[in-house]
Amino acid sequence: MSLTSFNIIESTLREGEQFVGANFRLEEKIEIAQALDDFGVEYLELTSPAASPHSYRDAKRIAGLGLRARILTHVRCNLEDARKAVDTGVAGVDVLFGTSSALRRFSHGKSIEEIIDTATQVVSFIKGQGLEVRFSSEDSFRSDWKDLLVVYRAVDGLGVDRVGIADTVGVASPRQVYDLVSALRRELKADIEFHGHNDSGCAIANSFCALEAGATHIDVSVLGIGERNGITPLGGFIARMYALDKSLVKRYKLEKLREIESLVARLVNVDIPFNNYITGIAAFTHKAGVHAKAVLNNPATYEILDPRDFGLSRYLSIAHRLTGWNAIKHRAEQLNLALGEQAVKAATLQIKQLADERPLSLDDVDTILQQWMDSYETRME
Ligand code: HCA
Ligand code: CU
Repeated sequence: MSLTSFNIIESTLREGEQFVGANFRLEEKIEIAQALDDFGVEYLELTSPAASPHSYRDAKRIAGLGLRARILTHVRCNLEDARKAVDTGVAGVDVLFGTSSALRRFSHGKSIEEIIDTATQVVSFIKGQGLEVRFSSEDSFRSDWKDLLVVYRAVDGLGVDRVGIADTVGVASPRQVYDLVSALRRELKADIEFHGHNDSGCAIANSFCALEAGATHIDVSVLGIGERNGITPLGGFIARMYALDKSLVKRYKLEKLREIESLVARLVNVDIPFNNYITGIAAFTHKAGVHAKAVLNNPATYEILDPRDFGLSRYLSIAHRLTGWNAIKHRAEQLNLALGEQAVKAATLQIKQLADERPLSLDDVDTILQQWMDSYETRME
């Protein structure tokens, strides 16, 4: 059952390097690799050593770090690139070929027979070197299913470890992913990897559906960085699996997620989005009075993720017109102000009225509560 035994292929150092703001130096790559290894991802995928001299040097260096995660590199499906990949000392090689008619016509110009021929040489070479090998078809969802099946059956017959399907342009819907992976699962012995771009916001859902249909490996990157608006984000994928059953992600050091995202965000010069899964500033912020009251009684009412599992805490926003007296009462208690229910309700009304006039801060709330306490005490005297 692959939903319960999936592998993460962390591709910040490959797909992520294709993000417009990314240009990692060796020390930075090592820092990212070590952080992700410590987090517990099963695989790290590195940029093709054929891309540039430093890409070759860096892949070799990272492959030699002795990390627990298996190190992969990613190359085009040709012998020259495959040789370079093997030379770096990685544990496995992900090879990629375009099978869509557009790629066949406008990119490499090869027929399906030629693709199978080349794939056979490359896959056999890598396997012969004793390395793990994956064969993937670029733009799988705009490829003809018949073509895909012919190619995948051929590489499956060669004993490839994994076949990959790539939603290169983010066009696939969850149901399409489910259907294609199910069809491959019925036909093939190899493990199945899914790589999904997020152009239409389906990357996480598509990855999840791939697992439901029998995929075994999911590609992610930190914050989802990659070509265009990127791929399945590590944090969002973790949130999805946690939401299904938190024991599925207990093998990862979840409390490190924020640190890893901050590291990568800094290196590629972006902010962590306010609505980011788990770590966005609003991810555990509750605002409306009804929400705040229920969360105070039992956080699970409005939280499917427990912030403490990620080393985070929740925040109740109370200084606004949607606030409620239960949340204000809680604030009074935090301030050790022994106000009765009547006073708290009156203070809440005052806060709402003031919030209609201007934006409020928590200080404003505290001041109003203190004033009520003072007048209370004056009346008692
Ligand atoms: C790219 C290639 C790729 C490869 C995915 C894979 C894609 O566009 O640079 O190897 O499975 O999205 O097709 O990232
Ligand atoms: Cu991609």
